[in-house]
Amino acid sequence: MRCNRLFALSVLTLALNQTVFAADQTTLPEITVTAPKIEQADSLDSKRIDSNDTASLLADVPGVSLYTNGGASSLPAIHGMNDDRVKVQVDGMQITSACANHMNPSLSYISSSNVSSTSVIAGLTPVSRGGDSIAGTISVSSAPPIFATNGETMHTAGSVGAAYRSINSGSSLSAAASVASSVVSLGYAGSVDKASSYKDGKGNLVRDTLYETRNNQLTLGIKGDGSTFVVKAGQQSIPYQGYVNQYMDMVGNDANYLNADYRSGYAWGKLDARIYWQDTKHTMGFFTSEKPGTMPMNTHGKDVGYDLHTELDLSQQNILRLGNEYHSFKLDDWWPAVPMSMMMGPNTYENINNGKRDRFSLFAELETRLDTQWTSLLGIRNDRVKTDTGTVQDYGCGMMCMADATAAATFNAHSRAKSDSNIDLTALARYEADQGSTYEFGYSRKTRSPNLYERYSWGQGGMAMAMIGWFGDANGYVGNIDLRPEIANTLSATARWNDSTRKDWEFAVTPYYTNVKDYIGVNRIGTSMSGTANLQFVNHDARIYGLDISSKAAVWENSYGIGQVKGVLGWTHGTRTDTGGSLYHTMPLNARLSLEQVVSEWTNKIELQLVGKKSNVDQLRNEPTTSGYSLVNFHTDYQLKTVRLDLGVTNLFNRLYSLPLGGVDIADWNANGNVGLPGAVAGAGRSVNAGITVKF
Ligand SMILES: [Cu+2]
Repeated sequence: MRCNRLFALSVLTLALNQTVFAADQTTLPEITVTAPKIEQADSLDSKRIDSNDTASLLADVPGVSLYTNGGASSLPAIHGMNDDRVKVQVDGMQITSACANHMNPSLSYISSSNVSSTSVIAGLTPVSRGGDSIAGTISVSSAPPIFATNGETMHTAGSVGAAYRSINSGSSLSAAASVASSVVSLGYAGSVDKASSYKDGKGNLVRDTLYETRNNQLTLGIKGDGSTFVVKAGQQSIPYQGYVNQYMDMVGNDANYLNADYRSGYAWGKLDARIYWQDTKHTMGFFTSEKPGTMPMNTHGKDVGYDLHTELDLSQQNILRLGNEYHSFKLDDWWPAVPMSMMMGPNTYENINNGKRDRFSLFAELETRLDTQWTSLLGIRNDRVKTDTGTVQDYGCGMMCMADATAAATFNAHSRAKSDSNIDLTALARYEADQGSTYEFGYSRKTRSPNLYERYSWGQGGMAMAMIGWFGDANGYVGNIDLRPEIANTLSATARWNDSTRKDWEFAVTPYYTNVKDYIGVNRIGTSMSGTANLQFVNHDARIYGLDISSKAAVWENSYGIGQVKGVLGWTHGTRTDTGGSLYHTMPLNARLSLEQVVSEWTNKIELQLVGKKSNVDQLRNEPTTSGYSLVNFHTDYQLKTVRLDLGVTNLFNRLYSLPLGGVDIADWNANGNVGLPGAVAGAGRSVNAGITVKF
């Protein structure tokens, strides 16, 4: 049975790594778990040309929606819960967004051209894959190293790719190369992506959506007898990225990382040990006439951590997983004085001074094959999260800074060290009734401790508050030292029906219900001079429920190739329990329907995307409603032996629409004299996208 599992796993690994190195994957002893997990196998290549935003690769995964942010930095949400509520791992690393606006979320640290596999666990997460998150887990990986096989003394592989998008004159260039013996492998992957601001369906410029990113990664792999050791080292530089829905822009994000992973199989089971380090220097300011301003803000974040996971084969029926993880995040966030400014000086504004967030985790999980039909998974996990920060100071401008000066004095006098001990539980069962139907259901309790900005942002002056917040809503935020961790209790089930060969059709439905105790939401503490809200993070309970549906069916198989229809539907409803008010940015009813044709090397796909009206909005945050819309996208690709050509048109009928999770258009609001409140951000108009990839 173990052999079968390993075989299935290696097939999956092979299928997932469709990039340059597909032919020569080494089979890593990866640790897997039973859970409703969605892996993307075949479609990553075709998605890459439509956007350079790595998060966009997940846009059609059931249960996932995206808060749009900078052009390369969307924030994924699962079942209405966004950002830090989702555990996002890049090559197994936990990278914290070191920015008060979360301009640099985890997925922005890997270019979409370098993604070789993705996996999403929405809702019920096994404790071995969760911790310090309540929504679910997203894992994105670059290609594993390749090794020479079949008596080759040396194996070399490489690829170059280019893509162009008409709507923002966007271009992506990528290159990868590797050289390997049967024991040692050395690889490089790099990319440069650049785009101007895009235009909406009416041809109007959506200001401040331009960006440029550069990513480089080196991979060293060493293969032993039943083990692999992989080190990935990388460097990112984003010289500029505009944020249409934030007051500030990114004028520099320079990051370096080192990530070492050792995996080994033994007679008793498997071991996976990882250690990683990541350092980000993030600078905000202004760089474009599309959203002018003056004010510097600097952030320095550092993540260090390790994961030790083992899998013990106790018997034919029982697998025990034990794990220990440590993650430490250090943060400094300071705003240098602006010379000659009346309000921004003479001192440096210390927003987060020597902030620390340390997490130490232990988990145990038992997977039991009860009989040929029933499998159970039981897990318990403890995360001890400690946060602290040093004393702070305001700009020191006297009377004009009085609100901040008073707040700084109060903050400095308050004890700031906090320690949370969080218990997570998961109980899942899977019943394979027959070849054609599988049922999974269960319960989970998951906990997330507040992030440093939620606990320790302290400024109470209008400008200081407006600088905090990753919601793209133009509102100001104040932290709250006494915030408690949020605890989500989720009940969910997935029923999946398919034909006995699993080739002709499949239909899956996942209802879910989550009650979040101490959900970190907001209270309104005032209104700014421009009419936006001033909000403070507080705990209040929330309730989220909804439904994901996915299906596919073969339509024909004849001289016109293979035809298949696919559909995905998502519906979520989220409210604050006490007031009944809607939770912010809940994706309205949405669906995607596609018809795909595969004729030998050709793949053609036409997709209809339907999004309902967003009328359930968070009044506290002045969230705008958005109208429903439908978009048609077209894609075709042709795969020759070593050359792949992609051509696509997104928003074929050039529809004008507002992004339901795009926040508000601050750039446009500024340009028009800040009259009234800012409106929703328009989505991109028709874009013709083309790409070519050559392997050698
Ligand atoms: Cu930032």
